[in-house]
Amino acid sequence: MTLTGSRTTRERCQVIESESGTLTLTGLFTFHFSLFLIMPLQYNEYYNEKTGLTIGLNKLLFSRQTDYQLVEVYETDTWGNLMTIDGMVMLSEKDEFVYHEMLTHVAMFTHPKPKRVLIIGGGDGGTAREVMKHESVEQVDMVEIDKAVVEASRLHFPGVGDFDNPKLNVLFEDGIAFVKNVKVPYDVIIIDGSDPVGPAEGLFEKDFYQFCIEALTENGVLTAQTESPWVESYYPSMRKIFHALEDLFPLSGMYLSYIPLYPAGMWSMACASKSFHPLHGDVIERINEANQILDGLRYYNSEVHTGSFALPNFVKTIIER
Ligand code: SPD
Repeated sequence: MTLTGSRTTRERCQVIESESGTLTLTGLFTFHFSLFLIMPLQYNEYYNEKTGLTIGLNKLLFSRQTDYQLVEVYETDTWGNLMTIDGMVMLSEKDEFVYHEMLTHVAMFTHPKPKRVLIIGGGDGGTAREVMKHESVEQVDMVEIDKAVVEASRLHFPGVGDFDNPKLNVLFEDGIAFVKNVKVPYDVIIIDGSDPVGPAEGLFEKDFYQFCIEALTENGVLTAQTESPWVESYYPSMRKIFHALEDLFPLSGMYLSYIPLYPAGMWSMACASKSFHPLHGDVIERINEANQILDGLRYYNSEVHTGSFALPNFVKTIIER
């Protein structure tokens, strides 16, 4: 059986229900059967017509259609628990460290002493967890539009969020509206949103980044997730965001990481800075001296930081003007 990204919760549940029940054969025997036992369930995220990503599932753990989106959690056969939003993979227990370490530490080490950090989205708590590994941090405001994401993470991703850390302030609001009204600026802003459909669409617009630059301190640094360079339907959004950052910030660029459960595996992120260059020697020195943080990381280190900004030619072409 196959669960596709385009099915509604009800349809998915119906499919699951239809696979366990009672079968009667013309009054001779009655068999109880559960196709879960003999037929693998699969989650498919199609990113190009019939091409996509397949993940083996054991069972559905959480499903809620909220005012914003469909939030689901599955137990998978290989990747631990998996969260999807509107049929798109957000995180799995097994590979989330790549995304969260890369989205967070590139910004946090580029800034010499980040104290106030704003996360837009990030309701699963993984980005906040990484941010709070930096001792200089005094306050983290995480603005998540959908309570269900935090609830699902608290219930089914116990190792991801550090929600009870006193430095973390979780606000259930629209991140775009929040950024427009920031009174005390932040040293770092991290955009940990979903894909550019539904409530996250505005996170790829120039107006939003205009407000972000105003919401940053004079040495402020921003990172954002910016989709896969292998998925052409994302190119317009990628161009929009990188051109906006180039217009607004003195320094900006793309960097890459490898996240197996995101479409095509290669994933891009943006780094924009008001003054500090992410590849400056001081940044690399800061990373190399941060043994306490680095010891606990599984993907990010100073070589990865530097190397992640090296872009293949076809990737450069996507965002060239
Ligand atoms: N298609 C994946 C887009 C990534 C969105 N963010 C994931 C949230 C993890 N904190």
